[in-house]
Amino acid sequence: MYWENELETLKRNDLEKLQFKRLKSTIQSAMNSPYYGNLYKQMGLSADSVRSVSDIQKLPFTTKQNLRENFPYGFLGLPTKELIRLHSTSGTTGNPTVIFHNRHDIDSWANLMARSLFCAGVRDTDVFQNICGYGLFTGGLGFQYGVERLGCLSIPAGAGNSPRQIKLMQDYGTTAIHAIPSYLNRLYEVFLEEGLDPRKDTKLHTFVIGAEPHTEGQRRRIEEMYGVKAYNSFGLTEMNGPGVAFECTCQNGLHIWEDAYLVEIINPETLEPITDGEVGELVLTTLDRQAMPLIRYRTRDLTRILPGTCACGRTHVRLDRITGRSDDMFIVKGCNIFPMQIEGVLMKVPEVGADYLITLKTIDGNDEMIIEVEVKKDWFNGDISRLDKLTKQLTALIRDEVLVKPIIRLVEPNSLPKPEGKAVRVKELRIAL
Ligand code: ADP
Ligand code: K
Ligand code: ZN
Repeated sequence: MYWENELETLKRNDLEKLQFKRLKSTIQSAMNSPYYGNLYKQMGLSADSVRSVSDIQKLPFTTKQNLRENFPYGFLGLPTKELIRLHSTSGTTGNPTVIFHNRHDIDSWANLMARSLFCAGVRDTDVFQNICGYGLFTGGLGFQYGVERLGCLSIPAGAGNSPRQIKLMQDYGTTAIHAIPSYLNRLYEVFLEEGLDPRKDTKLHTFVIGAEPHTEGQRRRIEEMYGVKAYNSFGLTEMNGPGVAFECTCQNGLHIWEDAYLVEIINPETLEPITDGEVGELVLTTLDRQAMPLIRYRTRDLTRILPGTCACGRTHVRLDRITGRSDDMFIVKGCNIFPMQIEGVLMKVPEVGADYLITLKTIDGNDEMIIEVEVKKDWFNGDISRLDKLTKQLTALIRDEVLVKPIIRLVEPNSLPKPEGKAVRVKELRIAL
């Protein structure tokens, strides 16, 4: 039933006891790092400051800014001799975010990944193709180690080159895949171009999709295109990478592994805890990391804890689908808008194709939101009135959702730019006044 029967179904109070024990040792090892060591000493804090899990609220938050300012070694509590790997984000703006791991950390992460995959129904009988960049990016090696731990036949395919991806699937009878959702839309186009139907011409049945925000509608479309079940996978480099929270086969939210991560949801403005299941910023503390523990890390990701228990029997709480980061939000004409609100509307309209792009632009001194929307293949038959009707329909639907009237531009299938990595949903071209 489970990868780790006991740990995954621990009674809540036993889980809390385990968290408490691990929180104390996490604080102890964090204090070996220059950053936490100095900060906590200054504030008079130590492992003895917490007498229960909820006492974590006495400790200060850690931010991406803190990580950047103490780049590269300020959060490190162990000598280099003990370390066996580092991963980092691209760092296009300022210092990259780098996380160091010792042997224990890599082992623990591989186990969490295997647990996550098992939870989504992947088994050692599967042939698993990891369509994802290897190297410093965590999705490559993170999945690789998990898939091997689970015992699948792994195909470390890497990213890109769709015809080769399809060939691999056909040569080796791939049954399970990990990829980012926006790429799966592109890959489908290549299947069609080659005269293939993934539902008939492959053995695919399980997809693991994540690393970027996507809506329920997007998931359903991917499931239909490929004839598979697709499960949501969430993680971030600061918390190892993938394997933080994962959907089980019930597909009703992502179990977050609470023996390894202490979960808080806070109001990002007041920084007060949110306890009633409302949406707020996810704050995480590592509970099983030795080289570089992070305490109360502000992920900037927005989500909520789902009420109730899951039919699968796992006791670890479930996060709602992550709607994006607080910094994904943009403001047009005084309205706060998240790209996923727009995607949510678009994906429900059958005529809409795979991709869209939001451009914010100053036109005649006004902020405008232009949304380019790909239509489905073969939908446009030369009848201009169809374009007009769909444009009006989308304009109204989006205005109702976000309270700003967009400028809708219908474009041909596959005509919007496709970035190499994660999808770019918003282009900011407004002139600052
Ligand atoms: P980068 O900061 O370069 O994107 P990461 O790979 O660490 O580096 O990205 C982690 C972020 O990706 C998360 O904080 C979250 O915003 C987003 N993310 C990851 N998985 C999901 C998911 N399943 N749903 C929505 N967003 C996700
Ligand atoms: K196997
Ligand atoms: Zn479940």
